[in-house]
Amino acid sequence: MRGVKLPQPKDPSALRRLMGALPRRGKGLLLYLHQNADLDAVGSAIGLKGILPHSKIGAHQSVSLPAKQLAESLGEVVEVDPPLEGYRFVLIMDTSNPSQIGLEEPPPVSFGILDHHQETYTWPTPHIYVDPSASSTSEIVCQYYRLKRTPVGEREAKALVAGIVGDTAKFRYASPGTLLQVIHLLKGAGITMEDVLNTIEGEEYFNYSRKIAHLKAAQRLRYRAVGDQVVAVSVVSSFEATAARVLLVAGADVALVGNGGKRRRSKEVRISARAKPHLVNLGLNLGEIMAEMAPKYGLQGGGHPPAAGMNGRSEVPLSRILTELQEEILRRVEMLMKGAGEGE
Ligand SMILES: [Mn+2]
Repeated sequence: MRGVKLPQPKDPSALRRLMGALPRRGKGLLLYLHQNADLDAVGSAIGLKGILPHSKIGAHQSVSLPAKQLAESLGEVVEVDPPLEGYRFVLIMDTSNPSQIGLEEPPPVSFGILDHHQETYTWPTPHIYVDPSASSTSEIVCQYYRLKRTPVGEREAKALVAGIVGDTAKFRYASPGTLLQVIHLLKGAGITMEDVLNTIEGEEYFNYSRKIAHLKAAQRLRYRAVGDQVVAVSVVSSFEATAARVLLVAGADVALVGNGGKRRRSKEVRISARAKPHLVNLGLNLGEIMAEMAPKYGLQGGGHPPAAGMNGRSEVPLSRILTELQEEILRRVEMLMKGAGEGE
């Protein structure tokens, strides 16, 4: 492992400053997470709670299924839509703009930001630490433990590794430094990867609705290609994120899976987009595309280059949104392939 270094905080004093602004031992502190809080959001919050034991964890609107399983198996409670006014300080984690916590403006309470997404919105607070070079918010929490020279407990290590697993698509996009960080967490806490994976997917083989959602995603699939690159689209009524990953494994280079089934009357839609690494390496950025296209449908969108999404209420039928997204992605893939061809 010569040459591979543990990831260091981008700005140690800024990280210390943010943490120093939080209530001591987390008294009156809410760790607040984005809607449909994912493994990284919940994992980083449980991890940080090891240092701030009196803090509470909350999420806007909902918690994703794997994150719910993580919290449950670690005996942690994530309150949905907690009243922010009841807290002395709210630390918003893994969240890049107010719409992800259901607000049009920053919250009307003392708050800070801890995040790893590219900054697309300027939070009006001095209490902020954002490092887009970090794989996950969980990894930033690990860096803070090291800064404080505090060993990571077993429970917190499980949560933080789970967060990293979630945001790197099971290490597919993890750098050597991030992998080294995971090794340190496992070794330090005396746990195995199996311990971590059991906490988040223990019921995988017995989750009937997920299996059916994945099979239906395959059954309803429509695809189009540009050259040898395939962009697949499908619709399910749950598990759209894992279904999109399944379609990549099945052969698609980009997969878009929409969820509008049970929510048709409320006009609620969620769309998950996933791309294989070779297209991301060519320059395809799904996070950007989702952020650009979402407002056209009255939705919020964003994410990372290989994994992104949009959600909200839309007057536009889901099938039309998916078709237009598919066309836009095909156009971009074609441009990138031309660019790559000319470069040779
Ligand atoms: Mn994250």
